[in-house]
Amino acid sequence: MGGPTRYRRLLLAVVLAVTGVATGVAGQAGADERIVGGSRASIADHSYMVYLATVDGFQYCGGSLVAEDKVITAAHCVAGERPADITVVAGREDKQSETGLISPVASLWVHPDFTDVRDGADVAVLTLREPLPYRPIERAGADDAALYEAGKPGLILGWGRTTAGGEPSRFLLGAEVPLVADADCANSYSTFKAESMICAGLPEGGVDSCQGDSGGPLVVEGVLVGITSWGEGCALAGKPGVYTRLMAYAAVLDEQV
Ligand code: 4AZ
Repeated sequence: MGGPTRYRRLLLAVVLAVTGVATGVAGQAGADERIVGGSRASIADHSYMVYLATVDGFQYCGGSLVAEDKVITAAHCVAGERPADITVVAGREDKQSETGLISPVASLWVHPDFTDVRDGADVAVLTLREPLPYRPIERAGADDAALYEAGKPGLILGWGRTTAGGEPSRFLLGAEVPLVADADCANSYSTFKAESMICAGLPEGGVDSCQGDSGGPLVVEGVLVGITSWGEGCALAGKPGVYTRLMAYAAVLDEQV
C-alpha cells in the first residue's frame, strides 16, 4: 500500500501548490476576477445573503434577510414583477448546488417613489411565504449617520458579473470598498443624490459591484447600510458604485419589516 499512499501524497502536494499559485495570481490580478476584484465569500459567514431567481432558477439579483421572513432588495430588481415570478434562495453559496432553502414570495412592497435608479428610492421588501432559519442582518437606523463616514470600509457581496459585460459568478463573492464622500460622488455623477444614495469604491477603480449584484448588501461594521443600485460600468476609475442609503428609509422600512 506504500506505493498508492505516496502517489496520493504527491498528488495532494501538487494540487495544493497549484491552487496556492492560482489564489495568489487572482489576488494580484484583481481587475479580472470576482464580484469585480473580490474573492470567494462564505455563506456561513454571511447567512443573511440571499439571491433572487426566476421560477426556473436563474439568479438575477441579490438581497438581504432583515427578519426571518423579510428580504430587502433593490426596487429595480422587482418593480413590475408579481410575487409568483420571484423566488428567494438562501443558504446557498454555489448556485449549482442544492444546499440551502428556496422560498416563494408571498408579497412585494416597492418604495412608492421609485421610478428610476438615478432618482433614488431604490428599495423594496419581499415578504416570504415561510420564515427562513438563517440569521438576519441588522439594518441602519435613523441615528446611524456615523456608519456613513467617508473612508469607512464597506463589504459588498454577490453572484454578479466578475467583469463589465462578463459572466456572472457561480460562487458568492465579496469585496471591500471604502465609502466615498458625497461631494466626491457628486463630481463623479451629476444624478447623485446624497439624501438617498451613498457611493463606495476606490479612486483608481478595480473593485466594485456589477450587473447581477444589484439588490445585494453594502455592510459597514456588520450593519446593512446600503443596497447595490447603479453605477457607470463596473470598477472604472472615478466611477464608484452607487448604493441606496438605507438610513434614509429607516422609518418606512420600520413599517414594512
Ligand atoms: C447593475 O447593472 C449594476 N458598479 C450594479 C452595480 C453597478 C453597476 C451596474 C455598480 O446591476
